[in-house]
Amino acid sequence: SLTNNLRVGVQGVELYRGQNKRGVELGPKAIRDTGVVAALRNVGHEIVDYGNAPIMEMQEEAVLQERLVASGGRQSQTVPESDYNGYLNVHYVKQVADANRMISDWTSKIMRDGRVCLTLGGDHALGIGTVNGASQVHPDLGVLWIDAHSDINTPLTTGSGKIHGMSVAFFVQELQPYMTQLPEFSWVQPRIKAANLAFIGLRDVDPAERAILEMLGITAYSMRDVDRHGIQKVTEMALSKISQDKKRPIHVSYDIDSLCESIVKSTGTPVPGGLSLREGITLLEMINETGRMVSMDLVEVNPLLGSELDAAATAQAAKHLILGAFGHSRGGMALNSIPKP
Ligand code: B3U
Ligand code: MN
Ligand code: MN
Repeated sequence: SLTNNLRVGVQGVELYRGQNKRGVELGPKAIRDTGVVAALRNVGHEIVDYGNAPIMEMQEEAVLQERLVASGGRQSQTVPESDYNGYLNVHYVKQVADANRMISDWTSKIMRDGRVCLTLGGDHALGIGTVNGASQVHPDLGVLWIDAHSDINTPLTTGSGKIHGMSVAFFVQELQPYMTQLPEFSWVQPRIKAANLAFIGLRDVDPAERAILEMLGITAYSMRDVDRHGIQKVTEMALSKISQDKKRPIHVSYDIDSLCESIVKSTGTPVPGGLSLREGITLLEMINETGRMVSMDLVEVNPLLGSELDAAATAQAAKHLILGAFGHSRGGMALNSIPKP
């Protein structure tokens, strides 16, 4: 049955340097403006909104410029965003690393306050911080990554240089021997075992990413698997793969672009042929029913992309996904679940 009486902590993470489109930093506000927090209270949860982590200043370009000027590497005042010590193609390393360090602290603090942590993004690079923070509190954490993309490029395999396409690589234990260790991220503890990670919704995976998934035997259900088996079977398989004994605490990292581009247009990298909103809700309801979800990210809502109507539809989709994850019953709530005044 659905779980609807949790202590929940909400945090907004206005991260945008993990990719190259402005506007995703407005995601937390766009999602909150749907009234999702009040709706969650109506479901029965006790909620504290911790507000947005103060990460905007540390994301500014100047941080990178100072770094390169100090290293004497450049004469030009315009610094290419794609430069990391002149040889690695990783954008905004210091900005994303510093912000994530704070996000990790906020996440573990909220969870140590005894709350399920709901993180509103922001781009998906924030998953480095939330998974690090959650796995600090629950070292045996399992991770479900719901996404059109597998976000498992390393600083060496990335074509784009965008850290939101590499988040997963930072926390998978068995991948570390193959990772170029960036000093800015040396605080990250890669505690997630490859066996305790699963993907759902994939349909845009780079060849190097596929090679990594195969090398480590990571569970990955693409849209083809969803078409073959249906979302319920796929979710059951993913849940049992990452936790055979059905005891492991679960972190859900939900990228809104896992949904079909036809319904979610206000996101940085929409991909056709994705999950329907109903499939997304069903999947999250099933995770809710385990009673083991300890934290959830909802990321990549960018209200500056598409029309205003598109932005509203995307934010609404985010709201309904969150409601599913937190046990809102589409068949109506039980009378006795109405919160007391
Ligand atoms: N795999 C590509 C594309 C991508 C990943 N995540 C998103 N796009 N949103 C990359 O940039 O690493
Ligand atoms: Mn993603
Ligand atoms: Mn994605």
